[in-house]
Amino acid sequence: MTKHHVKQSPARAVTAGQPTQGPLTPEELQLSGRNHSMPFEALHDDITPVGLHYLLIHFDIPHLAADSWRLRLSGSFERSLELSLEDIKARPPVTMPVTMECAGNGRSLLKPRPLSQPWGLGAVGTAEWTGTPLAPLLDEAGLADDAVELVFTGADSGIQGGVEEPYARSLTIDEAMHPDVMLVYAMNGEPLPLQHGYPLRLLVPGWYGMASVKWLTSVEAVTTRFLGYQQAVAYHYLQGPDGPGLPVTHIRVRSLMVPPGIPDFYTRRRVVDAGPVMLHGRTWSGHGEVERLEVGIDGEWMPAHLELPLGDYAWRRWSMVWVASPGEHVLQCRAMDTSGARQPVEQVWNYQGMGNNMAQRVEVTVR
Ligand SMILES: Nc1nc2c(c(=O)[nH]1)N[C@H]1C(S)=C(S)[C@@H](COP(=O)(O)O)O[C@H]1N2
Ligand SMILES: [Mo]
Repeated sequence: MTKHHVKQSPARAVTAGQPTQGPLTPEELQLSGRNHSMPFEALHDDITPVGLHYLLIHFDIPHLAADSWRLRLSGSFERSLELSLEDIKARPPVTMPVTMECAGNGRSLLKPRPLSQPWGLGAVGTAEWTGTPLAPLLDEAGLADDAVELVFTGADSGIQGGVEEPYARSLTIDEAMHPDVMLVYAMNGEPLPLQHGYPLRLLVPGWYGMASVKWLTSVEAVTTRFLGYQQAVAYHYLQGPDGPGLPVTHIRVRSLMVPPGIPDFYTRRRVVDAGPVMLHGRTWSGHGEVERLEVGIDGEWMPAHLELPLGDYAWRRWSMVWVASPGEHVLQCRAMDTSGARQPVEQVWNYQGMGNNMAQRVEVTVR
């Protein structure tokens, strides 16, 4: 792998990664124009239409030609393998609904906010992914006894934290051998769109999105822990610029609501007519099924109705009727999963703005 330290551009008042209370920067605006979130009204759908699914691309979208593209399995295997897209599609297919969420979802709501992709709360989506399980392929290549991790590398590269590298992430052997980890080539029944990793991506259900490497070209079995930037530096729960901190892995329990009524164009503040209002949304967790969803009306919490989950790794719909009385109100929702984890109501801050699952707040004017 190429790894060069690159001199960064002249210092600005604030640089990437630093927390700030200041106004939105041109760099954040540029990132948020490229990487869009899912509009909350898309929570209506079990499966998020491709164009409404959130998008996160660290560098540039690589243009890969499917006919010359190959997936290489190399390193500490008994045999190296090289597969074409046709080879992969010829393997037993699995289709599964999976909710994917960016670990940085909710980052811009933190005070102070870490400078990075300035997500609100929409960095999530649920797609029906089609592909083939990874474990049987690893078995065919035959992992050598000295292999400790698998490194998954995409065709895109760039500079982050002063380091030039391709986008790459690793999983331990146990994590990678999980039967639900897949190599996927279709999304909602269509070939994987360019922006979502065409022609092939890794899908690690239940984990935050960073693990699901797009534009996958290489799976390398390595004998020491992988220390690439996206693995060892980014994606950690830290209290300051220096480590150590725990690595970001599975999705923390979260819920969202479709903001009721109609929005004001500029502020997006809601206007609702008095009377019964059906509040609804979705809830999910990578740490076990969501078993309780509470709605807060002006700080008073009550349980909502939960529908069946779409799948082991996909969100559940929730709903509750609210009788709206004229005036100003704050609506919130918070979920609890079978691990006992519950969404906090106050922010739990960390330096990279990871896993901020603080309860959503929706301010409404009832007329
Ligand atoms: N090769 C590559 N894979 C990647 C990324 C990337 O920039 N390059 N971004 C990751 C991150 S941080 C997330 S949240 C998900 C986003 O997937 P999506 O754009 O399909 O929603 O892809 C992950 N896989
Ligand atoms: Mo992400």
